[in-house]
Amino acid sequence: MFQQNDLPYNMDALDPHISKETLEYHYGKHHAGYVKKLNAAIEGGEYASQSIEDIITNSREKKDMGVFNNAAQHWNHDFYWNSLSPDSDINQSSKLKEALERDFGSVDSFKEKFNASAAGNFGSGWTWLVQKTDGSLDIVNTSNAETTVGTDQTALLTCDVWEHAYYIDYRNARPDYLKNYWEIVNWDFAQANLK
Ligand code: MN3
Repeated sequence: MFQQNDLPYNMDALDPHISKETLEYHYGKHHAGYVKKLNAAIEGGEYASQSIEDIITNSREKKDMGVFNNAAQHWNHDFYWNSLSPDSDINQSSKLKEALERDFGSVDSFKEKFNASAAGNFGSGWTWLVQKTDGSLDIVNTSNAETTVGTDQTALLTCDVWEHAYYIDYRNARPDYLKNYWEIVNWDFAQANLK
């Protein structure tokens, strides 16, 4: 049985960029719902003894979407909570900053490209900063529950662009949510994911 990890900060820690009410719904209802449905879908079956990564990869291959969607959403949300932090400071001498400057010109230019990609991610989905097998960084969008797990891309950061991530705080204004994302992004987590 899978369980949600505790949030790595208090429910009100990201306010005013992401409110306590949003986290109560997003973590407490939406993410919790995926975990509950995942456990119900795998109980007693072939997936029950597998890791979350294996469940994602295997259910994707078998087009077992009821399992895939809930497993991927559980993993994606864990990764998203870790992508956020009330202490958002980029280490000026980090390998990550060097890599962002190498591949996007500057950190600001990376943020602009990331936000343009996220704003243009039609419907529900995720926008990711990834590292490719050649070591370079890239920005990718995925739709619905689709995830970097089981692909040749290593996720460094993600932004949830499902409406439930921002509707309470920003209504339909996804670009405002994206602008505020950079006030609470966990650069240390991204750096730690870098290979
Ligand atoms: Mn979500």
